[in-house]
Amino acid sequence: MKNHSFCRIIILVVVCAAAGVFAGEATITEQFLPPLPDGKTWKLAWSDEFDGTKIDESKWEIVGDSKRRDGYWVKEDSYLDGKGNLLLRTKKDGDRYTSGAMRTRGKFEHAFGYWVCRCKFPTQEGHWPAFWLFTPGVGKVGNDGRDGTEIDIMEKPWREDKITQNLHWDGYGKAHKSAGTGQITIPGISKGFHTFGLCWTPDEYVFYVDGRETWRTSAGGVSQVPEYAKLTEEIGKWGGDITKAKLPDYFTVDYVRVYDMVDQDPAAARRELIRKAVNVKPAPRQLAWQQLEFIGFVHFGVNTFTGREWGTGKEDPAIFNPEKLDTDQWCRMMKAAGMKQVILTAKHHDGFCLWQTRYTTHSVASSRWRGGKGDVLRDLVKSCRRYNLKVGVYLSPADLYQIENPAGLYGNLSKYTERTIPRPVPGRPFRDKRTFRYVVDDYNEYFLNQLFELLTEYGPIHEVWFDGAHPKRKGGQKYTYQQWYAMIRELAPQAVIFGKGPDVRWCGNEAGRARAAEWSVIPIDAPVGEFTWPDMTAKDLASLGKLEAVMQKGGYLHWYPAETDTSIRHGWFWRDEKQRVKSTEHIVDIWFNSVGGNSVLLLNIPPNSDGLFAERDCKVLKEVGKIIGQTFKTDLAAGAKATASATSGPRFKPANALDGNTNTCWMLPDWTTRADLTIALDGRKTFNVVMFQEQIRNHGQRIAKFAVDAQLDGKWQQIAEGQTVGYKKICRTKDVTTDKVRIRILDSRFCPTISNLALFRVADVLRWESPGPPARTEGVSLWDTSGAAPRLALFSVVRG
Ligand code: FUL
Repeated sequence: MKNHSFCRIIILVVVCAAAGVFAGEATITEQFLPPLPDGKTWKLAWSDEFDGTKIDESKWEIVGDSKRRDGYWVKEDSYLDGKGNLLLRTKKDGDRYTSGAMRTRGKFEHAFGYWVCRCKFPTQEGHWPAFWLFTPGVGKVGNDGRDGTEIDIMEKPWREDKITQNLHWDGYGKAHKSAGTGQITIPGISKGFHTFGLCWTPDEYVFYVDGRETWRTSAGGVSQVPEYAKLTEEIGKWGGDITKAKLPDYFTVDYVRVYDMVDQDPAAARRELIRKAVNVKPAPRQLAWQQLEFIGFVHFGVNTFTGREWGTGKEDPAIFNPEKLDTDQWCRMMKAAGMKQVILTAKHHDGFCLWQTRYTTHSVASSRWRGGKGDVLRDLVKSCRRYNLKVGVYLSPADLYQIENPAGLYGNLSKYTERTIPRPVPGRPFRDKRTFRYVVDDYNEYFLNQLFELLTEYGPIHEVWFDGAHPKRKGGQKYTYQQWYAMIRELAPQAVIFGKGPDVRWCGNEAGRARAAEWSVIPIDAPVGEFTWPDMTAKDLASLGKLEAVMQKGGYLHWYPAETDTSIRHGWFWRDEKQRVKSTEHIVDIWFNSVGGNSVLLLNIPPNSDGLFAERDCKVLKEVGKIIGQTFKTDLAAGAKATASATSGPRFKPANALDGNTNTCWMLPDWTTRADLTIALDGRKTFNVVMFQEQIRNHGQRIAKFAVDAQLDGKWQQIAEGQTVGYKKICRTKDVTTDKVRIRILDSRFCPTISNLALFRVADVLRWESPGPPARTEGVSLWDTSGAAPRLALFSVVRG
């Protein structure tokens, strides 16, 4: 979301009667004010609404009588019409032509701010209206326009729909300098009222007409001195032939207002920030991805045959020979674990491609496997269809094969030229006839060609994974990410882009740990289209304090949820059967922590050199699936009745949290940041899992701190606590038997929502024995190297 949003305020214009008596009439007018950096607000510093019948001479000096160009400025030609307008009249007086002019010299002289005038133009030729700023400093030569610049916010010497905006400095003699827009055509500008504004800061001028920016400049170095406003009518040939004008003619001014950019009071600034933050919501593709919850990762390639984590790029493709490859087995196992999508390393950093690409021979085509005819991605996609799993691709930007081989494209210093993607390859036509034109070098073309293959021949693809790691660099190779994203959006609009991309963020570690406070609204310091998506590993990414710090420097807020990736094995690739495999308990713990911690779990299971998931891995996957499946089968809150400390209206009643529909929710009145939701269960129940969700789709992420209580022996006792909730929070508790549970929201942005609340009991399907003390789930003790590791109690832990 843009911080510098188009800022509009509704103001109440109180129309007063001529004698200054309140007329009891109010009209709502929409008024544009320029965008502000966070923490700033506009404050009216000076204005004249031209109410009454007499010009307020404490505000204006009425100019006259004096010669001006081909006419005269006379005082009688400046007056109020009694209907809330100033009129500057141009008339013929005997044989001379006269007009009105006013200025705030000595009465209001001011530097910076937003200066705006609402006015209606005269219709006749030979004279012209202007709204401008002036100071005697304009005459000073040297120091450019910093010591004073004539700022013409609007001049209209033409009858046509044209105006001009100009700056003049260093006097009007030899040293005179100027800058301007020339003629700006604005259809319809000659009729009716329009606003002409200048936002003047120490660094630049931004000109607006009817709230639309027309010119932005720092010409002359920007005046740093107070200036006064002028409203004038001038008579001269520039405006045409005055003798042909039907006079009198009028320049009508509704108001002149000047606003200062001031610091917002901190409480108001925070409120505005909070409003902005809760207005950032997931894109449909992000929401669909989040709802997958648990997805599989498959690292497979030449490393599987070398035992390396990172290949060299110099591997002989012949080594790739997974003779028993069975992607159906992978899918069966991932499905058994409860996964909804699979991401394959179509190309890892070594550059070896697992599909029949047209653009390199360093692929399955050069392997011994299936006589070079095999295609791992094709097999996987077919199996995924059979098992109803979505597909994602990992395409490594780092590419050692393209770095190391003499004809490699990576960092080869090739020229950026306009090229067509995909590049046609004889004998390998594409069914999808779409093409793209991009200015690219050889490696980016290669990368885009491959992306095109993956997205059009293996789709639908639901996630594209861009890793940020680089074992090696060469030739200052740059990646044209914006082109990659644009092509993905066109070819796979449903796909989220992970990592070095705008949709899904790496959680920041490979151990499977989501943060205690995992916010999906993240501050970034450049617009989404320019941001470069670094790894975000800090503990605090998006507390209000963090948001404030970035936004005050002109940052942006973006929905950027976390994906927690980890490997079932010690390492991303299969090595051998001595390699450690995480235990079922460990994976289940990771699952609870990540899926139940507002992130998606991406669990890697590397196939072995036969092309199969190894038996130990399969056992864990099946057990994990069984535990999770059984645990979440029976909602012990079914049939419960909900009541709440407050509710923001009938659409948001407490019962919505129990209706099984994640689109409906219980919501609190605005700015109610503490609240209780109590559920009376349908009888006494024993549970040890409390799960609840916010309605992020329409209301974003809000809850910052909560506790869960159970009523035991007639008294409330806290059984869990935590910070953020977001898409889903799952708290594990000790076994609790009760008929009443309460969620206490202790802190929230704007006001909390709960779309879904449920209670479960962890299935004892494996009949684990509990050794007693709470399990620490990190560390070597949880690695199952023998297949017969001691069982650990997973669920005796009280945690948020
Ligand atoms: C890392 C890569 O370098 C690893 O090899 C692996 O692919 C992991 C998922 O991402 O950054």
